[in-house]
Amino acid sequence: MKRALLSVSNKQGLETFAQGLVDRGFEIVATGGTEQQLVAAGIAVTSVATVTGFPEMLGGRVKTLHPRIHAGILARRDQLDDMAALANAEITPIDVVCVNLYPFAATIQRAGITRTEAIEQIDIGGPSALRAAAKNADSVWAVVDPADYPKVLAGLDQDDQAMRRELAAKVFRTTAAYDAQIAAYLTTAEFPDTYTPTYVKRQTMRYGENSHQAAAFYAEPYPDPHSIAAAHQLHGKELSFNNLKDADAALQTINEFSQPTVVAMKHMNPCGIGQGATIEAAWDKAFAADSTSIFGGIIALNRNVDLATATKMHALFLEIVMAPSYDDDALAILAQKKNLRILTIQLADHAQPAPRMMETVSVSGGVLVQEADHRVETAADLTVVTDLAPTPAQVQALLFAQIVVKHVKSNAIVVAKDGQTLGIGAGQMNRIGSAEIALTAAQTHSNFAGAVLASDAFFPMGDTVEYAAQHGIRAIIQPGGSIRDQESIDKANEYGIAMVTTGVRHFRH
Ligand code: 93A
Repeated sequence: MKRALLSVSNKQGLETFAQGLVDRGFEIVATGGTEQQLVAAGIAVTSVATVTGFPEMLGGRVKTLHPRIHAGILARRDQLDDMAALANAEITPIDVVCVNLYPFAATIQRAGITRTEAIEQIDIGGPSALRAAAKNADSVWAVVDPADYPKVLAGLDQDDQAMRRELAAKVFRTTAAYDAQIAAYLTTAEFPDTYTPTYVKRQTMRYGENSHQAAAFYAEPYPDPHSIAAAHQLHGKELSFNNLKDADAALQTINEFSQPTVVAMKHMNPCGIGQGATIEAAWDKAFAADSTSIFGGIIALNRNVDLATATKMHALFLEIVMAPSYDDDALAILAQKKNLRILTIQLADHAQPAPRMMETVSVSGGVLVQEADHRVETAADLTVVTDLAPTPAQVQALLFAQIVVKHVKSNAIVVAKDGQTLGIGAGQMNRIGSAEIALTAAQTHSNFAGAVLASDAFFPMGDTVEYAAQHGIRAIIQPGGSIRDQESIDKANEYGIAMVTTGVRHFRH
């Protein structure tokens, strides 16, 4: 009689799978909890203890770790010596190993878990049995995922060798991720000395950045609730590769603001950001900021979406709308667009310190990992470097522009006024190029007079300040720190501009 070893923590689908094995002539061997559940379902089971001649020991720490189990799995079926050794020791081969592991990652997520409790959830025997089966995949079925049970039963009928090899690879992917989670939990050294990224595959995408590029989304097993991986999709087409990147950029930007704000994102850059007394007023300003670029945009709002705001958004072609919540009638009108992706997001709690999130950027042959740029400047961080100091209203506008400029690709220049971006210059290879783009756009606005300008990095020379002054800018915020800072300060004084420095650069390459 063929033998199958069943030892599962996640007991979903267990009875049906076991019955399928029994129907195919297998004897079921199981560990304690698994056995109990099968017996309760009326399925005949041989306990592991009967096979090994040992009771489960050390409170369950040793159950399947025994030559009578492992030799039965590992014996090469085509090697006479191996098979003779089994026969001599009266060990029955095990052809199916169905194991899923102690839920370590879920355990450490629970509040108040002690180190001892966590350690007890490190599965030793389960991975060992799985790895043994996967190593011997030419003959043995290694089944780690309950979702695979129906497929495996069908594969058994066909003696499907290719499927066994696929399952073996899945086992090693699973145990590798499992060990990475344990390693991350036990690691006490501070970043950047150690970092153990662990991701699980979430979604195979239709394509990547372009239609000829294959792509998939891998997420952390328990992503931070404020992350894009934890966002919940209510409606619309599946998020694409580019959607996820843009949605993440929009989420990170909206998370900077406390008062009602709307962020419109395009191709990883904000194209319009507006703040108002209500979310509808904020939408009006974000839309008016650049009513051309918002077409096909990604919209993040930091308040409940009401009908009035939804109706205005509905009038446009948008890719994504994301907000903490929606009124029923607002959601209904947005959902009239079949493809519009509508997400709920959990916003940052500004009363709490920002969670320490890591950013990973791929380079050929590796990844770069850094802490996300959570730094936000306040009025206390500003040093007035010109003869003229900014007015309180200008300080407010400067700090708003400073938050925005952090989320714009370098070289970044943002022109803003009264909680609204008027012009955004992104991603140019020289700073004055970004200033030209931002100011050309800003000057088309009727409310431009008195606008301020933010720069993500210092001015290497005086030309950008001169250009800004000649185009109506009244106040500037920048990090400072160039060896030619004085040139920029002189230009500002010459044109009667107020300039403040922050000492903090916010590159976003
Ligand atoms: O503590 S263990 O690492 N020692 C073992 O020998 C062993 N063998 C299987 N845990 C072991 N298992 C795990 O027990 C399996 O991976 C499975 O998650 C669990 C099933 O136990 P039960 O059938 O008693 O619910």
